[in-house]
Amino acid sequence: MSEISKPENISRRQLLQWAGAGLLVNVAGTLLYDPVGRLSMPANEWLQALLLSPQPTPEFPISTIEPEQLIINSYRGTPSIDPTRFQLKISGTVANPLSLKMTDIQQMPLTSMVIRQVCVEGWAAIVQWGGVRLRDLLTLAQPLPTAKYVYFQSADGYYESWDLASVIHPQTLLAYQMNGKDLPKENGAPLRLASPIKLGYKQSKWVTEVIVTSQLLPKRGYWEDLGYEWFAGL
Ligand SMILES: Nc1nc2c(c(=O)[nH]1)N[C@H]1C(S)=C(S)[C@@H](COP(=O)(O)O)O[C@H]1N2
Ligand SMILES: [Mo]
Repeated sequence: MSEISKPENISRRQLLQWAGAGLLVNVAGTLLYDPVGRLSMPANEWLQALLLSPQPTPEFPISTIEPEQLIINSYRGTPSIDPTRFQLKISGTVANPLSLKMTDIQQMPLTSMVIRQVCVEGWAAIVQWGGVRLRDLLTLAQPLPTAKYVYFQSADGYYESWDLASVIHPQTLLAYQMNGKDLPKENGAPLRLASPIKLGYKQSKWVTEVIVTSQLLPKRGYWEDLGYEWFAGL
């Protein structure tokens, strides 16, 4: 995993606007301490998960990517989205709900990783993904102490829910690049989930809304509601 660019283009003012007055965690995920060295906010699920800092999953060399192995798997075809009008909404149990354009998201730090995508239908492919860490987006939205789960709504009607710890894993991205190029429409443009710690059906394509919740709702995910396992860890 490598940081390809830094967020020079995001002004401090803009960040503070996004993050609101209670800014505790900066975009890089670093905790801010008060002058006596104590955390300036009571511990909560979000902070605990950040502090746990999981071991990163090993990645692959770029020479091993398998573009021809990646099978497009869409339950309902490819929705049409105008990327210039697109806005990603982040809402729910957060102090600072957001609506971000692709140009806002592309100014945030870009993370690139080469991982294996695994589908329960019996195929796998090594893919390079480039995008923004979900934890950076959540840091701007500031999950409230009761935050525990995150729902992802997609433009084709697909929906998914994840546990907060997996969402803020440093290799969980909202990707807009695939194998070094702009993410193709069929693979989820303008934004899709990509993570080495979850099965393919958790990796929502065409994500339009990120909704933080304190509870799992009766509907947990498109495939899960048809009987597939919810956690779906790799
Ligand atoms: N919105 C949406 N996301 C989705 C799907 C889908 O049908 N709709 N299929 C899932 C499944 S089962 C897999 S294996 C991966 C496939 O990603 P790919 O088409 O880029 O290979 O996307 C996942 N994300
Ligand atoms: Mo899948």
